[in-house]
Amino acid sequence: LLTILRNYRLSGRKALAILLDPDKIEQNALSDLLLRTNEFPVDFFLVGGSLVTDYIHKEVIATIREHSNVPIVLFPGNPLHIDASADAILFLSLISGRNPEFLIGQHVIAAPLLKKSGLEILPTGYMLVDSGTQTTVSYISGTMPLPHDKPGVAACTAMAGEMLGLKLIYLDAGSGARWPVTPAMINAVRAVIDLPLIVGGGINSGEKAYEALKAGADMIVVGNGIEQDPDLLPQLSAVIREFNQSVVQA
Ligand code: 1GP
Repeated sequence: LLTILRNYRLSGRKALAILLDPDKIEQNALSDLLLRTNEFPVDFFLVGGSLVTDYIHKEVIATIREHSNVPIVLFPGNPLHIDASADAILFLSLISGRNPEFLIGQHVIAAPLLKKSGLEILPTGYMLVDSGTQTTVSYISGTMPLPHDKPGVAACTAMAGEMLGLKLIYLDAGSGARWPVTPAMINAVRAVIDLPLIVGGGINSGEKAYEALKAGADMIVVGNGIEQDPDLLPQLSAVIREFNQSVVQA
């Protein structure tokens, strides 16, 4: 999957990932959504959330597999969320924060489990950006997000992540963010790294998706927006298609 993501970066093509939070999604809604992705394709499913109380990852993953061949990537909040029935895992180091537990601590606990799991490991510099409200991930991780109006700080953080050998950068305003990451910040990060750039949090319209992709995101992640309005999927699909058609034509 890392190769696929690098190819997006190199070719200028754009990707869409849907985040499925096992705690929020209902089985019927999930099946309906999965059927719709046959018509409006997505590139990845992310499964996870910072606080999962039901531990139904396995059921959610099995349902996705029943309806779809799209790769499934875990987006874990802690090592309890590891599930070998997925394809890959975002091995997140919370580089916007200064909490050693989420920079390296949880990773030490997870490493032997991951080694045995057979999951593809995607080492990811995870950067949480202030979104006008305290998000669950900020609270749970006990970290202060990056100020949303300081693109320069984000750029330096992403650069450091790349220099440390991380393979992806994920700029996240957090689930249900009031403001998505600003185009200025996406642009500043894009300009200083060669890694694939993932952007998510608060992208709940075609316009916001367009802005994030235009500013330099290689892949956008959408969770709440699609949960609340399944009709957002065709809009997102159209935005991605528009970008990718222009790449093919170029
Ligand atoms: C959160 O980036 C993801 O970590 C998706 O956020 O649910 O706001 O789309 P939303």
